[in-house]
Amino acid sequence: MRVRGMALQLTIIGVLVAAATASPEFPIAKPGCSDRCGNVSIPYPFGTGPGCYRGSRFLITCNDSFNPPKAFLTTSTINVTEITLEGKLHVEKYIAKDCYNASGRTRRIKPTLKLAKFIISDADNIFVSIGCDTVASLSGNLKEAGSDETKYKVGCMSSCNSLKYVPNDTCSGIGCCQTSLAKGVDDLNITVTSQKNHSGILDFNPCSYAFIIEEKKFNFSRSSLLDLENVNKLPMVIDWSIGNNSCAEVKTNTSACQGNSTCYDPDNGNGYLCRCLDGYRGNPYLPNSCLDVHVLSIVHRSFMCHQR
Ligand SMILES: *[C@@H]1O[C@H](CO)[C@@H](O)[C@H](O)[C@H]1NC(C)=O
Ligand SMILES: *[C@@H]1O[C@H](CO)[C@@H](O)[C@H](O)[C@H]1NC(C)=O
Ligand SMILES: *[C@@H]1O[C@H](CO)[C@@H](O)[C@H](O)[C@H]1NC(C)=O
Ligand SMILES: *[C@@H]1O[C@H](CO)[C@@H](O)[C@H](O)[C@H]1NC(C)=O
Ligand SMILES: *[C@@H]1O[C@H](CO)[C@@H](O)[C@H](O)[C@H]1NC(C)=O
Ligand SMILES: *[C@@H]1O[C@H](CO)[C@@H](O)[C@H](O)[C@H]1NC(C)=O
Ligand SMILES: *[C@@H]1O[C@H](CO)[C@@H](O)[C@H](O)[C@H]1NC(C)=O
Ligand SMILES: *[C@@H]1O[C@H](CO)[C@@H](O)[C@H](O)[C@H]1NC(C)=O
Ligand SMILES: *[C@@H]1O[C@H](CO)[C@@H](O)[C@H](O)[C@H]1NC(C)=O
Ligand SMILES: *[C@@H]1O[C@H](CO)[C@@H](O)[C@H](O)[C@H]1NC(C)=O
Ligand SMILES: CC(=O)N[C@H]1CO[C@H](CO)[C@@H](O)[C@@H]1O
Repeated sequence: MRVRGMALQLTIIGVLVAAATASPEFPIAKPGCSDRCGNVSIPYPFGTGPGCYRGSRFLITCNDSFNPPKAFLTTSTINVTEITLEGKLHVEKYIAKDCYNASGRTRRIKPTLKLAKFIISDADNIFVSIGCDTVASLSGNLKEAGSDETKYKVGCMSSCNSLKYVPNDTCSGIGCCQTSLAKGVDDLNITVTSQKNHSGILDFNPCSYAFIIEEKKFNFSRSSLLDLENVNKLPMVIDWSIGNNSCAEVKTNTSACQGNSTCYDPDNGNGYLCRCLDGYRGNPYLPNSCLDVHVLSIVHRSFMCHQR
């Protein structure tokens, strides 16, 4: 009788603690590690503190001097806005600009991006240049499985002398040019220049712009020719994976993916990813995390009853 009463008491304490912290359905970080930075959830293999992430490529620097704190990829200036367990990293990245006024060039920004371990998502992003006196290029390194890196370059050029001919809502080649990305790009430089210093068009287009952007979040309108002057960063998607070797190559290694999970190869780049088996949910990169959804839903429902 006494033992039973104690067990009941412990259960209630457990439920109260879980409800008070409003934790997600399952733990996403290693025990004792922070699972968020400001507004951003940080699931393992990513982490912010020593012992909390899997190798230096998965370090997230959480800067508390912002309110809310902001997350950056490793020690770079790349803001992280979302990390998914399906191998996607949503970030914000500086755009390239070349700006003029009647006296000449006022500002030029040539961003470089060196990921080395991760790959720019070809499925989610496009390369865009905007301007009416604009020559833009992207030069990158392609990382192909089992071979050395090779260089690749793609460009866009647009010229127009009146806003009248720029379609307002489509990136048509007049004032805006877009192209898809190659697979396997891990290192790139974007440059953008003008041929005539934007003379004659300064009133509606003082700058040329070029950037990689998440296709879903890209909207072009005539006002972009002017408004992007005040935009510094735009959203982009990076593909992440574990290690350099595919599932077949790590197959002999039983610890590649955790229990109740399975290994799969990413569509882009080297390495492998893990996924909980059908009917299981959790973080497949943490031990004993992928649990039967029925078990999880019973736990979840009992929270609800106690909270009412
Ligand atoms: C949190 O992030 C989302 C999208 O990433 C954004 O819409 C929202 O405004 C952010 N909230 C705060 C408090 O920053
Ligand atoms: C946090 O951000 C501030 C302002 O941008 C910067 O001065 C500081 O060095 C950053 N701290 C870290 C640890 O990166
Ligand atoms: C990205 O980081 C910069 C500081 O480098 C900050 O000013 C800006 O608000 C951040 N953007 C987001 C979406 O967190
Ligand atoms: C152009 O910009 C520079 C500084 O960026 C400024 O000194 C100069 O006066 C500007 N010229 C005109 C004609 O506005
Ligand atoms: C553009 O401006 C630069 C100075 O910023 C000047 O040296 C150059 O001659 C100008 N070119 C044209 C075509 O006006
Ligand atoms: C980008 O530019 C830097 C120097 O500015 C150079 O070292 C690097 O090789 C370039 N990367 C690519 C992919 O062209
Ligand atoms: C262009 O489209 C934007 C919205 O996409 C709209 O706000 C703006 O009024 C339009 N401008 C013209 C000149 O049609
Ligand atoms: C991946 O390969 C590079 C060299 O190709 C090596 O330096 C690095 O240690 C490897 N990383 C892992 C996690 O095996
Ligand atoms: C097997 O996996 C463990 C843990 O991830 C790692 O330390 C070890 O190097 C791997 N061995 C091989 C042969 O890949
Ligand atoms: C696999 O899932 C079952 C049912 O949820 C659970 O009891 C078991 O501990 C899990 N195994 C591992 C290694 O996580
Ligand atoms: C690239 C671009 O012009 N993006 C804009 C899309 O629209 C939102 C708001 O409507 C702007 O904030 C972006 O800059």
